[in-house]
Amino acid sequence: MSSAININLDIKGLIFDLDGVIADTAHLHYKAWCQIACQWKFDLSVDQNEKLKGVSRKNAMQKIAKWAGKSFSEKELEDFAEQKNTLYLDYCESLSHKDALPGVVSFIDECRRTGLKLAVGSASKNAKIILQKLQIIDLFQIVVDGNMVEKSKPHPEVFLKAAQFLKINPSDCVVFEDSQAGIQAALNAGMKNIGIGSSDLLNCNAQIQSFEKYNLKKLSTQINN
Ligand code: B16
Ligand code: MG
Repeated sequence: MSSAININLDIKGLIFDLDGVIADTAHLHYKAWCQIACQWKFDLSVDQNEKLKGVSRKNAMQKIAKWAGKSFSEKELEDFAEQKNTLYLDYCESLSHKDALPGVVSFIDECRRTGLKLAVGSASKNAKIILQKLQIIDLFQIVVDGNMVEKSKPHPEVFLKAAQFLKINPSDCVVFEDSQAGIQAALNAGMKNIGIGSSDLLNCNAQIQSFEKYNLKKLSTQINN
């Protein structure tokens, strides 16, 4: 039995974002968006890309067109978004188990051993494909992805659906997120949240660079303070 069972953890479920939390796919989204923007002679900056994290493909496409000063019909935007997705999926083709971010699978294993309920809550319509490539889809009771929600983060729909499926109250969940939109979505859902990565994230309960050397004991300290 895991020693973590002795930890006073006042939660029942954990919800993981995918891109930037479980897998380092954020730079692949960026690379694909840059190729679309390049067709319009527009340089998508790293700062602008930060604002696309956690945002649905459609909303991201609209934002980039606006920043580029372009005006397209709905159909044209849809076509560009599809082109971007084809590029993105090509880049994801070679993903495998080793592309899970450092420490995240060990942390998930520890959570499973303690009986915590686990979900993925991602804006990505490709979430299940990516999790299958990483060979970790079976570690989660539910994957709520971009195909299952109508409203994009910061709307709480994706996380509330995950909690509903897990049959736990939102206040008993902790969300792990790398985007400001996702942190806000967790707050809007009434959930605690831990920011992941080195971007400046506001209003999270705590932020960690990565899951390396992270465990439930550390989580309990962060959310019980
Ligand atoms: P797709 P997450 C989000 O995933 C990404 O952060 C965001 O950059 C992307 O635009 C969005 O998924 C949609 O992805 O085009 O694959 O449907 O961070 O919520 O896991
Ligand atoms: Mg993310």
